[in-house]
Amino acid sequence: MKKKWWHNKIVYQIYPRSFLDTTGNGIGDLQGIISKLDYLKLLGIDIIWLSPVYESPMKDNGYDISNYQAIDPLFGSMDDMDELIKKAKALDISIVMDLVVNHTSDQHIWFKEAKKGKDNPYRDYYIWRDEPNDIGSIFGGNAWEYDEASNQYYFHLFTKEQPDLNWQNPKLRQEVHNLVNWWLEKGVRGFRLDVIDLVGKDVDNHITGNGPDLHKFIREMSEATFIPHDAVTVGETWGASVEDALQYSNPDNNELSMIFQFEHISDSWHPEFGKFKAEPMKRSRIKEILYKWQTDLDENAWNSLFLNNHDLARVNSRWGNDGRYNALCCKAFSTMIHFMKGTPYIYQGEEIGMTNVKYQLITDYNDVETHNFYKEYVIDRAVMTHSEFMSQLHLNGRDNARTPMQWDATLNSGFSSNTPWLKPNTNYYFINVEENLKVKNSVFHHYQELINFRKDSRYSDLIIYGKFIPVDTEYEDLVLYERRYDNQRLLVAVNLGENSVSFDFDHKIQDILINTGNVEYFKTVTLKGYESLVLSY
Ligand code: TEU
Repeated sequence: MKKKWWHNKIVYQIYPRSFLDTTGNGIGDLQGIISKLDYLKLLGIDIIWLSPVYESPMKDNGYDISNYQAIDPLFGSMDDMDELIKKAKALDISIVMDLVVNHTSDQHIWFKEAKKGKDNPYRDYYIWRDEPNDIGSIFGGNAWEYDEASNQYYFHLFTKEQPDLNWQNPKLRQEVHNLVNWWLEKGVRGFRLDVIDLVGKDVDNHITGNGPDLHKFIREMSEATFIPHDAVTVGETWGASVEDALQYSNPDNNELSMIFQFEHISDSWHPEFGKFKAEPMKRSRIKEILYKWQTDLDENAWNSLFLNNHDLARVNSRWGNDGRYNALCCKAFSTMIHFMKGTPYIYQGEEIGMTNVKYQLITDYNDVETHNFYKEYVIDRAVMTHSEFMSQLHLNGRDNARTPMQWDATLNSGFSSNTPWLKPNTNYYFINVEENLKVKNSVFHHYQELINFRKDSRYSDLIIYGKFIPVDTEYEDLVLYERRYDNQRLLVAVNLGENSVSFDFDHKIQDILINTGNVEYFKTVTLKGYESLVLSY
C-alpha cells in the first residue's frame, strides 16, 4: 500500500465542551485546549479531532450547526481557532475538524431562507414533501416535521432542529465543497465526517444509509477538496460492512482515508431498543469482529482503531471492570487495539482511566438522545421502568463520555472555576491527570508507551504495515494475535477477563514491549486478570 503521511499518526479526540474551561462559564473552550497542547505533546499524539466548535444553538451540543465558518462564542473566537491551529502546528500536531453536513441547525441561514417559501432559492437545500412517510428519527419519533407556512413537511433524521440537507442538489454540494476548502486553506489537515453514510439518502424509497448516490457524492467532494490538500479523512458510517469499507477507503477510489465502523460497538444492542436494552458483549464476538476487520481490509483499505468516543460509554465500564481492575483493564483494551493495523483513536480521558458516571436523577443528564428515549420508553410507551432505563443509561448513555475532563483533585476536577455544564464524576479525586503523571505505571504512561512503540524505528513498520495473524486459543477471554513484517514477529496477548489464562510459547524472546503484570513466560505464558503481554521474537 502506498505510504501516506498519516499512516503513523495517532488521533486524540477532544469534546471541547468537556475539556477545559478558562472563562469560568462552566463550559470547555478553545483557550483551554491551547493551554493543554503541551500535555497532549507529552502523551505523544499527532492529530487532534475536534468535535464541533462552530456557531450552534447547541440542541445536540454543536452537532447542529448554524454557521460553519464561525466559532460559537461559548468556545471562543475565530482568532482562538487560528491560534490553536498555529500553536498545534508548531508542536507538529495537526487539527482535524468535525464536518457535520448531513444536516444543519434549523437556525442556519440556509434553512431560515428555505422556510420562507417553496420558491425560495434555498428551498431545495433541504428535503420537503407534501406528505410524510414512516421513516423514524434516530433520536426517536418521526423523521418529518410539519411546516404550517408552506403546508409541507421537512425531513430530519435527528432532532427536528437538525433538518437534513438535500445532497441531490448540486448547488448544496458545491456550498459544502466551498466550506471544506475554506477550512483546509486555514490550515486544518482533515475531517471527521459525521454520519456521512446518510448523505446519499433516498427518502421516497425508504433508503437512509448507503444510498444509491453516496459514493458518487463522496468521491466528488474528495476530488474537489480532500485530495488536492492531501487531507486525512475518517467517515462515521454506523452501518458499514467490510465491503463498504473497501469501497470507502481503498485509496484507488478517491473517497476517504478510513471509516469508523461500529459492528463491535452495537453487536450486543437490542434490535428495537438499541443501547437502552443491550446484552453483555461476548469476548468471542469482540475478537471475531475485530479480527475479521483486520484480515478483510488487509492491504486494500485502512482500519480505524477505537473503543471510545463522545457518543459511547467508556469501554472500561462498558465491557470491563472499572472498579478494582480499572487501570489494568484500560491497559488491556488499549493494548488490544494499539498493536492492530490501522489508525488508533484516543478519546479524551481514556488515557487516564476515566470511567462511566452514575447520576441518580434523569435531570442530571444533558444528552438530547437520552431525554428523547426516556420520554418514549418510560413515559409515553411505558415499555421500561425508570430504574430499568437508568441502569441501561449508566451502562451505555452518551453522557458517560461527556463528564468534565479530570485534571486534578481540586474543585470540579480542575475543569472549571464555576459549576460545570455536566456534573463531574466524583471519582476525579483519584482518577485525574495529575495523579497519572505522578505514578510510573499509570494508565497515562501505558498509553505513552503504546504511542512510542508506533514511532520507534525498531517496530514502526511492523506495527503500521505488518500482516495481522490471529492465533487460536481455547480461552474466550484471551486475545492472541501476531503481527509480521519481513523477518520481524510480534506476539500480542491480552486477557480480557478476571480469570487467569495461559498459552504455550516456546520461542526465543527478542524483546518484551509490554508486560502489565508480572507475567511469567517460560514455555507457558500465564496472564492473570486483565494482564497484557507484548513481545517480539
Ligand atoms: O452520531 C451518529 C449517531 O447516530 C449516534 O448518535 C448514534 O446513533 C447513537 O449514539 C447510537 O445510539 C453523530 C454524532 O457523533 C453525534 O454526536 C450526533 O448526535 C449525531 O451524529 C447527529 O449529528
